[in-house]
Amino acid sequence: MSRITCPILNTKVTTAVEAAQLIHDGDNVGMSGFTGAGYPKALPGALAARMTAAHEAGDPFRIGLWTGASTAPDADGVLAAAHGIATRLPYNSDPTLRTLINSGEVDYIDAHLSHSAQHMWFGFYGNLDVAVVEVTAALPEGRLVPSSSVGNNKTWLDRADRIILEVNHWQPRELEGFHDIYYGAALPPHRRPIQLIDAMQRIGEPYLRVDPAKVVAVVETNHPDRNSPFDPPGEVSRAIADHVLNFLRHEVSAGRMPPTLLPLQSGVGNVANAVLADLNDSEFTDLIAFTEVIQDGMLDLLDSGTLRAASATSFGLSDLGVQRFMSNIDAYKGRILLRSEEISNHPELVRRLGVIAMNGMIEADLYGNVNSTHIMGSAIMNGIGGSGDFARNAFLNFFMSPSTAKGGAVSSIVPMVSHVDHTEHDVQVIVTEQGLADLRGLSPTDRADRVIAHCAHPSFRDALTDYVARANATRPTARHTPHLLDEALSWHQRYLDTGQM
Ligand code: 0RQ
Repeated sequence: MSRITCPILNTKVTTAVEAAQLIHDGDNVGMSGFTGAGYPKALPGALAARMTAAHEAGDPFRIGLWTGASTAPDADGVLAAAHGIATRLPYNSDPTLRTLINSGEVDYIDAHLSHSAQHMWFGFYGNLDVAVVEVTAALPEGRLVPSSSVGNNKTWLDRADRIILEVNHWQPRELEGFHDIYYGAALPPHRRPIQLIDAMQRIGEPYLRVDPAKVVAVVETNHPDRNSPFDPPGEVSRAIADHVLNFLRHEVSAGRMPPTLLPLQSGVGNVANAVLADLNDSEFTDLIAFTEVIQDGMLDLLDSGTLRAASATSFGLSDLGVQRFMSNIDAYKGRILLRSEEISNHPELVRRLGVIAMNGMIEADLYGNVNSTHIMGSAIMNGIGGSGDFARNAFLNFFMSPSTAKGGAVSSIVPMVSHVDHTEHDVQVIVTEQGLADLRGLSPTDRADRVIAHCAHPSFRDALTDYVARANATRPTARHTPHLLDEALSWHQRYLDTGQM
């Protein structure tokens, strides 16, 4: 059955090669895609081929690439390999593109995900020339059934001068009804409160809107999302997860949160999945998620009833997770809601709903500052993503990491982080496999004692304790947050000694 029942859009069906002709050097292009789900599958490859041909002919061809978050090797990866990206925002995890960002070839604007749409409306990023958005189906009157992520698609469709749609037959047609697209946003000073009182409340409509007159091409595809493999949690991840769960129990018994907890946000990756797996084996039940990504662990929780329902902006499933979701899709309808990332990550909603935020980190310092993005202060790993949207506004936030990296050569607990994403004023609980440091209400020096005792690996504890003691002794009139600046920075030399940078 046709996925394109809009008569106007039907007349615009063409090939990816033809559609790629409509994108030019210097264009800003807003693509769909979030954690490997819902990105355009055909256009990026065709565009990359054009870019390579242009470069071989001595002509420039580079675009500004904006998305929801990360995409996949056949989107970010091919465009990076074709040296066709001049600027990129708001998030990247593609290794080829990461290398080009770190070599200085690509300008990367690492932005809070909740900011990316509104900064575009505010005019901070310039004009959006083209939107390339994957959808599941194109219905009459410009209604589009979104696909497996929503991300910034609403904004790209609203604001782009011209639009290329990809209708992906691989996406289940039954996705219709899984989305809630909010169209009530206005610019300051005319903004109104967003009337979302419950995490699963619908405040919008199930479709993206498009002006068919702006659509310059429609390309049909039949190609799977990039489904990240899912490893069963290892010993370290499980230990981190155990600490988090025990702490949640402690908070419930102290009367600071209800037995059904508060809405959960979980980052991606193995530690986050381990926390979800631990929750599944726990006494907790009837929970709610207000998060970014539905990963395999969330499906387990939904299947077992531990999780009642989940609001997010994207799927981020393994192959097996996709099969499970597709074979039981009707049972998930009404229990999974995909929203625009400006809503899934909205700071005011996160604060009002009282979200529990759980995210990974690269390193934390003794005083609670957290680095989520940079190695040695200079080389970016991925980006801040949604971690700041959630952590800064959460009821309770956790930052989690193994206590060491690089085979134990490097401590994830350092005197001073080499880059700051989350400040000591925002960070509440730091967790490693060694233990958990609850920093709420503590002075900087008490925080340092607790982080060393509970989170640092035993092989680094003495050095960190000695650092604080000497910093304290050095300047008796500056003991609020004691530091030895030269030493704090040279601590990171340990990473250089591994020879990996
Ligand atoms: O490098 O791959 O070269 O070996 O950093 O580390 O242990 O695989 O950690 O996959 O859990 O990611 C913070 C990056 C953790 C992630 C981060 C090196 C380590 C390895 C990755 P190699 P791991 P994870 C929701 C929320 C920001 C965005 C976010 C992240 C690599 O959680 O991107 O939270 N967060 N979004 O070797 C030197 C250290 C190190 C270190 C790790 N202390 N020193 N190198 N590494 N610690 C999702 C979205 O927003 C979309």
